[in-house]
Amino acid sequence: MDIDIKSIMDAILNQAASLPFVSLKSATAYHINSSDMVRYVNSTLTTTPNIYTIIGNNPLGIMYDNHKHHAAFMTTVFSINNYELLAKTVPWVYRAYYSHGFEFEYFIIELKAWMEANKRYLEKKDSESINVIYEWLISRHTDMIKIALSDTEYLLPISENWLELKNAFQSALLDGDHRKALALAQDSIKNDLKLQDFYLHIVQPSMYEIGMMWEKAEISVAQEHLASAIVGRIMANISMGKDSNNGKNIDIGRAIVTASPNEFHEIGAWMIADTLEQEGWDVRYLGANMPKEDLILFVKSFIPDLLAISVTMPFNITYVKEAIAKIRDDDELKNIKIIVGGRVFNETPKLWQATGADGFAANLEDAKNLAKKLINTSMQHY
Ligand code: B12
Repeated sequence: MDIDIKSIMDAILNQAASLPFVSLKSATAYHINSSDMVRYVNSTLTTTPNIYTIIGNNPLGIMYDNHKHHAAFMTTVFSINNYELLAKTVPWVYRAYYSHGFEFEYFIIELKAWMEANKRYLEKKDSESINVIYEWLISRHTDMIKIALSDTEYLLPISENWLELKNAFQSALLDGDHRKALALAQDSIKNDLKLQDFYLHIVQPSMYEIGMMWEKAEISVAQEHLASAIVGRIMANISMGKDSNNGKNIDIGRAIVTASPNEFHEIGAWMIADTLEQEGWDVRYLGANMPKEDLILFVKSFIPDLLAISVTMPFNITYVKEAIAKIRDDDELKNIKIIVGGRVFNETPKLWQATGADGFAANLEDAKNLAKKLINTSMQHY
């Protein structure tokens, strides 16, 4: 990151750290009224003159999706009072929408519409405290644009040893050449590359880079979907083809691995499930977008030693927090060890603590060790 941009970002993070807290009551009021407020913001923006130019001739639905995500995201920010998350996410939103044709002016119009919606739908005290945060966002508009336009990239560092294979795999994904991608995966695993290493050093950095290319509008949504679909097909092939527990007859404990409610990113969770299984855990993997109530019913029926929940999108943290609170409230379930992980926590250290989980790990290796450590500690209590 260049020095000027770093100092702008540091200043924003400093200011964010001293923004006033929003009470739980105000955060809840925002949450409860958010469907009405989304409708209000949608209709205000739709009737703004020249709206199609402002949103780069994208379909209105893309803007409406942004408003829905905005409401869920701000609910998370207010309910955990984490403005570092806000400060780090907004430049991404600016960059992603700008590179897909939206004018930066759109954000000012949108934020003002949210302020008006807060005034109309919330009690005065709630809207006043929430609008302090919106005013701050509007005041930082020019800085957010500067950060968005800088070449800040969130890519994983990758060592020379893996680079060639990673680039070949990533190109095969982007070309839609599933046979080549599968052959690269199968060959490397046959040649003694551990499944976990293939996931961590080849698949994960490829997907992060593909995400960055989508963010900068260098590839289409379809190309990104194609790459994810190939990865899913390959993972099924290479992991199901392997003996679970690497053929060892060990039994560390029972684990449920899932993506959070409303979370459509499942590749990270799936990797965690396969890695734990290879370590000797008896795993139930539930996939993407697991509804909270059904997750709890399943936890009650399986009674795992470990529950691992993956979150990528900042706006899903609230759902995880609610699910974990429900589990902690239940006498039969409260001792289950719960770990969280996923992209959103990797970028904002300590954020995971807001979920109420017992621990967080940033990648497969750390997740494996953390799971074992937590289970050993809980055994010592018996
Ligand atoms: C593929 C993809 C999708 C696919 C997912 C398909 C699938 N089957 O999973 C689809 C198309 C569904 C999708 C949807 C969206 N996506 Co998307 N997506 C991606 C992409 C390109 C790759 C994700 C991935 O597979 N990563 C690889 C895995 C292995 O990495 P990981 O999840 O971080 O997992 C590792 C660790 O974090 C950890 N870990 C993960 N889970 C857990 C759990 C536990 C318990 C532990 C201990 C550890 C752990 O271990 C893993 C291995 O080391 C990312 C780019 C990126 N940087 O990730 C964007 C990205 C995440 N998506 C993004 C966006 C914006 C979206 C959408 C909002 C787009 C839209 N407008 O609709 C929606 C959101 C839908 C939703 N409600 O969830 C943005 C998010 C930006 C932000 N700041 O929040 C990203 C970063 C793209 C970008 N660069 O802008 N997406």
